[in-house]
Order: sequence, then structure tokens, then C-alpha cells
Amino acid sequence: MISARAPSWHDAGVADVVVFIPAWNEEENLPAVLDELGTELPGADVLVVDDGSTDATGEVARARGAHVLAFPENRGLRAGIAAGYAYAHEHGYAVCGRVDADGQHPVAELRRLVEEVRAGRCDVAVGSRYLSGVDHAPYRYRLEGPRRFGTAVTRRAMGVVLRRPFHDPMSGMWAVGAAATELLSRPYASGAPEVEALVRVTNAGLRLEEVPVEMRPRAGGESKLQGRKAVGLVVTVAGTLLVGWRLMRRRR
Ligand SMILES: Nc1nc2c(ncn2[C@@H]2O[C@H](COP(=O)(O)OP(=O)(O)OP(=O)(O)O)[C@@H](O)[C@H]2O)c(=O)[nH]1
Ligand SMILES: [Mg+2]
Repeated sequence: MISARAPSWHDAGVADVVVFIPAWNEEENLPAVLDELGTELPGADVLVVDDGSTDATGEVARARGAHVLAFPENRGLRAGIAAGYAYAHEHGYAVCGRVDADGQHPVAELRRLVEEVRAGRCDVAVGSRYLSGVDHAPYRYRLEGPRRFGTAVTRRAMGVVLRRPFHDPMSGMWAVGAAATELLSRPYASGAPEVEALVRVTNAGLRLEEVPVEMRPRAGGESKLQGRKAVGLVVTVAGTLLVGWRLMRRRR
């Protein structure tokens, strides 16, 4: 008998992928993200790290079949990220993806990152807004004001610390192989966990790849990165990189 349904990832036995979503009060945006995951990565398990949300984030996630790890109070993004990788490590997934809950990360792009890791081309793939490629035009994202300044400074400093160019160090779209999940599940000391994670991956000699991706504007709700928080983040990133630089120099 010929099946009318197109073969999915699930048919190919790709139930060894988990995608986690750090979420804090994202009831508005989460349904669309979960639906998109179901369409674009149908074989993947989904974990929502509900970080003390005061809205219906947890209920919305459960209603759509996601696993929910609920913190009783807000512990911050770094705790959410560590918990996501810990779940992947403890359950023995081959690949762990991460997308934001606000709809900024097209799952079709995450799937490309997952494929890079699954194919063994790298241990960690990070989606980049600022890298160009065959289907990704240069300068497709324009940053304004403090974000532009912060990103430019971070990028420069990142290049020095990692000893390679890195264009989108604050990206939250990642795919990580089993070789790196335990490392990334350890507690983060910095308020810039993605930057700290990049330093860890490089320091451990793991293969890191930056992949050009499209991202969308936040679908709704409030950005958690506004005003003084955004300025504070630049200082945090600088501190994280300084610690990372010292660490790398000691090891060289
Ligand atoms: N677990 C957890 N997740 C958080 C916390 N703060 C933000 N998040 C999630 O982290 C992701 C990124 O947060 P955003 O506020 O979108 O930050 P951003 O994408 O850097 O900023 P924008 O570009 O303005 O959207 C989203 O999925 C948020 O729900 C937190 O305290 N704990
Ligand atoms: Mg966002």
C-alpha cells in the first residue's frame, strides 16, 4: 500500500532529537511556536522550561503535548538554559535544539542546524542573523541604537576571545550534539549565558559552526531586554568575555 503522507522525521527514526524552549510568560506566542515545531520537526520531543510564569504558559504547553519543566519561581534565563541541556543529557538525546518562545526563530532554520549536527559536521551549530550565505543576503538585519553598539563591541571582543570571527554571539537558536550537552548543562555564572556557552564550547575543543539563518521580529508580548537591562547586558557580556579570555590564555 502506498502511503499518501509525506515521510516525516519520525518515520526516519529521528525521535532522538529534543527541542527545548525557555519561556517566561509566553502564553501568547507559545502556541504558534509549538505548532511550527510539530510541522517542521514532527519527530522531535519538545520541552518547555516554564520559569515561574504567572500566565498560562505551562497549561498552553501541556495542552499541545510538550513536556513541561516548571520552576516554582522565576530563576532567570541562564537557569532555564542549563535545565534544558540537562534534560537532553539525562535522557540521552543525540541532538538538542533550542528556540525562543516568542516566535523569532523559524523552526525550518533550526532544522538546518539540527541536520548539521546529525550529519556530524559539527558538535554545536548556532543560527546567525548576521552571517550571509547562498540563501541569506548580507546585511539583512539592521540594528539601531544601543543594540547596534552592543553587538558591534561584543562581536569584536568575541573574535579576540574565541580566536575566530563570530557574528551573532547573542543568538538563542542552537543545535547541540550529545558531546556537548553535559558541558552546557553546568550552571552559568554569567548573565550572558550564550556567550559563556560559546567560550565553554571553544575551550573544550568542540567543533562550533555558525550557520546563516533568518529570524523574525518578536511575535507579541514584551521583550525582556529593554532599557537599563539592555545596557546592563553589554557590561555583563564584557565581563563574561574578560573571564573567558583569562581562562583561554591560561589553557594555551
Ligand atoms: N526560562 C526563562 N526564559 C526566559 C527568561 N527571560 C526570557 N526568557 C525567554 O528567553 C527567550 C528570549 O527572551 P526575549 O525577551 O525574547 O529576548 P531577546 O530575544 O534577546 O529579545 P528581543 O529581540 O527583544 O525579543 C524567550 O523565549 C523568553 O521567554 C527567564 O527569566 N527565564
Ligand atoms: Mg526574543
